Amino acid sequence: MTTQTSSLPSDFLWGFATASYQIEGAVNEDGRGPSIWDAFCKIPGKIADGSSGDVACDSYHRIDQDVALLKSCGAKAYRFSLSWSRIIPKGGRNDPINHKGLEYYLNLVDALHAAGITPLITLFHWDLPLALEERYGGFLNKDEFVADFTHYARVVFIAFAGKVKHWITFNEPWCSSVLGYNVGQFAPGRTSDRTKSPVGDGATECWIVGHNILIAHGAAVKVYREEFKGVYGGEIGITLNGDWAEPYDPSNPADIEASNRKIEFSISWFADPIYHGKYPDSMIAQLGSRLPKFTPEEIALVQGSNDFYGMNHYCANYIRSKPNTTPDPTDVAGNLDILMENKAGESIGPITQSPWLRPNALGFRKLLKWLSDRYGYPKILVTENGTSVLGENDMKLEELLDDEFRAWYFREYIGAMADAFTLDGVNVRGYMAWSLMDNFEWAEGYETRFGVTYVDYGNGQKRIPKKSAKEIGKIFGKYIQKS
Ligand code: PNW
Repeated sequence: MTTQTSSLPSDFLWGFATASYQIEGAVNEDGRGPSIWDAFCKIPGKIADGSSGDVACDSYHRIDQDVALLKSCGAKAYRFSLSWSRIIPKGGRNDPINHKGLEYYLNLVDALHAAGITPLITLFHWDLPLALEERYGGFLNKDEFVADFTHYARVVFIAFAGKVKHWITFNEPWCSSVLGYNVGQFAPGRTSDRTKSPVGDGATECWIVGHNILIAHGAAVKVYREEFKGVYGGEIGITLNGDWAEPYDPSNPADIEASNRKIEFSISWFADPIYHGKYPDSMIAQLGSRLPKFTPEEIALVQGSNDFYGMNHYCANYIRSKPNTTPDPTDVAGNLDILMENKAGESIGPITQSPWLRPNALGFRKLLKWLSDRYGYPKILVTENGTSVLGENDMKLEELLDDEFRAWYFREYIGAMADAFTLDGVNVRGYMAWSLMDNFEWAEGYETRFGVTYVDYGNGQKRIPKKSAKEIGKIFGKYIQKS
C-alpha cells in the first residue's frame, strides 16, 4: 500500500546501476586481459543469442554520453563496476598493473564529479580474470583468491583515494556461487549436470565458493578500514541479492517456515556471518559438513564487515514446503518448491521477459522490514531494482520507448520503499535502478532488456531514453523531503 504521507530523507541518494562486462565492450583494448565471461560466451549454447560482451554498449568509448545521460535523468548517483582484468590483466598480486585500464575509470569518476553525480564502485561484478581461473581454480582456491582480491582492492583504493566514498566489494555472491558452480548457467559454468559441463560438483563447490567470497570481502574491508577510511572517510559493504518469499498456503505452518528458510538460504547465507558471526541454523542442519566452517581468524574478518547493507531486489515467489522428503545433495534453496502461483491459483505478479521475475512491490517492503529486524536496522543502500518487459525486444521502437510497465514498476517499488522508511522505520538511504541502459543480460544475451534507456545495438549503440528514464526522477521528486 502506497500512502500519500510516506517520504524519503532529503539526503537520499538515488541513481542508476550498471556493470563492467555488461556495458563496456572494448574487451581487447588498451591491455585488458580476458575474464571468465569472455571464455564462457565462446562456449556454444551458453548465451541465448550466441552473443558476448565484446561490444555491448561500447561504454569504454562513451564516458561523455553516459554521464550526459545520467545528468539528463537527474541522477544523483551512479553505481558501476570495475573490470579487474582491465586493471590487472592477469589478476594476481605479482602480475603487472595496467594503468590504461585504471585511467578509464579515473576519467569516468572525474566526469561524474564534474556533473555533480556521486560514484559508487563495485569492485567485483562477476568478471573474474580468466588467468586466475586457469592458474588456480579462481574462487575455489581460498588462500590464493583472498590474497589476490585483497591486492586488487588495495590497488583500486590507492588509485581512487579520496575520490570515491561508496564501495561495494562483491555483487551478488549467491549468483557467483549457485549459478556459477551449481546450476552452471553463469561462468565458469561448473555443475554436477554432465549434460552442461564435464566438470563441477554442485553439492559442495557452491558452498566453498560462497565461503571464500565472504572471507575475501572481509579481508578487503579490513584493508579499507585500516589503510584508507581514517584518512578519506567513506563506507564499504557487500551487495546481496534476494527475493521476497510468500507461503504457498498461508494456513500451512510448514509453508511459512519454508518461506523463511528460502530467504535464509539466499540472503542469510552471507548476511548472518556478517551480522551474527555464523551460518544460519537451517543451512547447517541441511548441509552438514558440506558447509565450510569459519576458523576464528576468518570469522573475525567477516563479522561486522558491513558499513551498509547493499540490497539487490527484483521480485517475489510463493514457497511450498516438501514435508518428509530428504533434500537432494545439489539442493541450494532449502528443500522447497519455488512457485509463481499460490494454492488459490493467484500469480505473485505480472509476467515479464525474465522467467524468474514477477514484480510484487509489497514484497520489497516486507523484505526491507525482515532484513532490518534480523540485522538490527542497518543502513541499507538498494544497489539494484528494476524489471524486464515481456516482449520488449520485439516491439516497434515507438512502443518500446513508451515503457509504461517499467514506469509502473518503479512507482510501485519506490513507493513501497518510502512506506518501509516512513512506516516501518527501515533505514534505507539510497536506491540505484537497474539499469541505466539496456545491456548484455548474461546468459540471456541482448534479448532481454532492463534499461531505462534503449540501446540500438545494430546502429552504433545509439542511446534513446525510454519513458521510465524520466519517470524515476519525478517519483523521487515526490517522495524526497525538501531540506
Ligand atoms: C542481477 N536470478 O542478476 C545482476 O546483478 C545484474 O547484473 C543483472 O543484469 C540483473 O540482476 C538482471 O538480471 C540476477 O536468476 C540475475 O534469480 C539472475 C537472477 C538474480 C539476479
